[in-house]
Amino acid sequence: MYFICTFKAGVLNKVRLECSFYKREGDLAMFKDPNDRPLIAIAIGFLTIGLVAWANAPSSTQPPGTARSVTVTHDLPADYTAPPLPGMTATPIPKAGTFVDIVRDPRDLPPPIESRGPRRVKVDLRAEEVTGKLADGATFRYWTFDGKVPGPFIRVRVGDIVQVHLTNDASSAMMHNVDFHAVTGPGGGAKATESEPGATRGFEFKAEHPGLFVYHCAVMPAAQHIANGMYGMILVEPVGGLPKVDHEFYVMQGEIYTEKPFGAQGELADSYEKLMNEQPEYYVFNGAVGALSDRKPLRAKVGETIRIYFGDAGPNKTSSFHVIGEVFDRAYSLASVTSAPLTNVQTITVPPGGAGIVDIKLEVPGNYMLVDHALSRVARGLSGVLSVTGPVNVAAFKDYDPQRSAMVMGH
Ligand SMILES: [Cu+2]
Repeated sequence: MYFICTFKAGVLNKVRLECSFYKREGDLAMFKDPNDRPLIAIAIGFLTIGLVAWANAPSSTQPPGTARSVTVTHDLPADYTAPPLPGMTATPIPKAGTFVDIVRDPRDLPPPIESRGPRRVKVDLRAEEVTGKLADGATFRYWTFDGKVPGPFIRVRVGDIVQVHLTNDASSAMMHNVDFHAVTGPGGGAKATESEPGATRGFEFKAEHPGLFVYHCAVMPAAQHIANGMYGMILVEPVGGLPKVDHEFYVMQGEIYTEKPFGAQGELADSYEKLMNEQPEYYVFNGAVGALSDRKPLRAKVGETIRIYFGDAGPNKTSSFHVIGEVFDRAYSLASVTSAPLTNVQTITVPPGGAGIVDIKLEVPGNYMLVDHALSRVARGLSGVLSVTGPVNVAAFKDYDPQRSAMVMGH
């Protein structure tokens, strides 16, 4: 019996001692030589420590020859500085008062490809760690692709060869990579792009599966890299593209796990404990509270058709995406564009790491709220606005007392 221990820096002033120990028939044969007393002493020492660890480990029915793990967490002095191990260092806290706009405008996506043959397409992504505005009076250290949340909307067509390069900005504290759900290949490209600060790595893949796919950083712990903002989407258009609409929008839902409770002021640090317990303080569309309501609402006019490319980055919660006061005329369930879309749908379910596409024809002016119909999340930041202007349409909707309605708070 023997075991191997490694120290891993955790968040803040914690460090984990991870021990994997093994029991294999025949392992002790190497200690059977009676003349090799030092070896026997070492063996006894290892055996004793190993037995203590074994006794403290959860019971297992695993057969000999397989590894079991135990994790021990030690509190460290407040002035302890964890060694900078790749992918596991705590987030540095920057100077207060400096932050950037990390919100991705929902109109920020490339136009439809329409008809063209397959090509080689270059995709250059940059992992950037930036301090951004999370809510009024609160900032957060985001980990991003290209400084925005979500990352760039990538648009290719089926049959394209996509050449991906990820540059991890030299100012980063962490390792980063990118895993495309549209990729058939190891880790979706995660291993091929895993980069230390200042490095660039890449790979290429053939976009063989049409659909809307999430991409995200997958450096361990991947949930932390996703929760801190490292996600986006790639649309692989089918031959001929999707039916035309007047406006397309790019919306992604995410969770943010902060040590301080929702509504706290100042620079908010991320909480690994809440992340592991799946208890986010914030839910956000496009990275921040109010991103798609006060700051960058979706805008269109009566008579127009819109499409929302909606992704759920998670990392943990399923979204019940709904637009209050609207019905999805077409809903591409689970973002499959090679299946016929559903019609006349109220709410779509979108799993973490999944997506959906919805089309709406706008018939009545007003402000329509984008929500996850798990509505408690509205109070934790999750709402957007689709603002529709144009003439009233009493054939579709007639308010008997519009003056009174104008005084009603809310949507
Ligand atoms: Cu990352």
